[in-house]
Amino acid sequence: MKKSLILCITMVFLLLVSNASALEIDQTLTLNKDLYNTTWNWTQSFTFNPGLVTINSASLTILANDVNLPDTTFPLGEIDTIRGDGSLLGTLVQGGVLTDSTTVFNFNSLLFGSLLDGSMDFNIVTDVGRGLTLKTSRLLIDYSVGGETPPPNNAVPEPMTLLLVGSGMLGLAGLKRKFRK
Ligand SMILES: [Ca+2]
Ligand SMILES: [Ca+2]
Repeated sequence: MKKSLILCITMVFLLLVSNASALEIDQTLTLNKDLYNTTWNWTQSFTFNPGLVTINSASLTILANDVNLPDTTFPLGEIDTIRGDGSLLGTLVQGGVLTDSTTVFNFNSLLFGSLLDGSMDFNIVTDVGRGLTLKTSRLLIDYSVGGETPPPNNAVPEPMTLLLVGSGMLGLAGLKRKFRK
């Protein structure tokens, strides 16, 4: 009886802890790749721990150099297109000649599914007649375990849950005493 009670308390505690904590993958790859009028691929692989997860948000941040601003020859400026697992993410922010620019692609939730296998293949198609340097690629994934997304304000429901668990325990203890009598 005592052993199963302890097991029960431990399991409830683990469940509460796992549902409350949001986890994160924050992975930056250094690419330093000079590209000119071409396409190029790179892959980011990662491990969810534990395996059963819900993705809350994800983004890719690209630091690039020499993504040209519009000029007389190229009125639109340099257009470099990025894809993740075949889906279009968008184009790089233009920073000017030999200047760094940072582009953040926030993933549409439809893309979350293709992150669940623990890797994403990225692809860049660079502008015709233009070159750039891909410096770093940062993948940021915010996820939860236990198949539940934590509520926006999880400070309120937790004491209530603990109260319910606590009163359940008291009930069990009372039942135990009754049987002994
Ligand atoms: Ca994938
Ligand atoms: Ca350029």
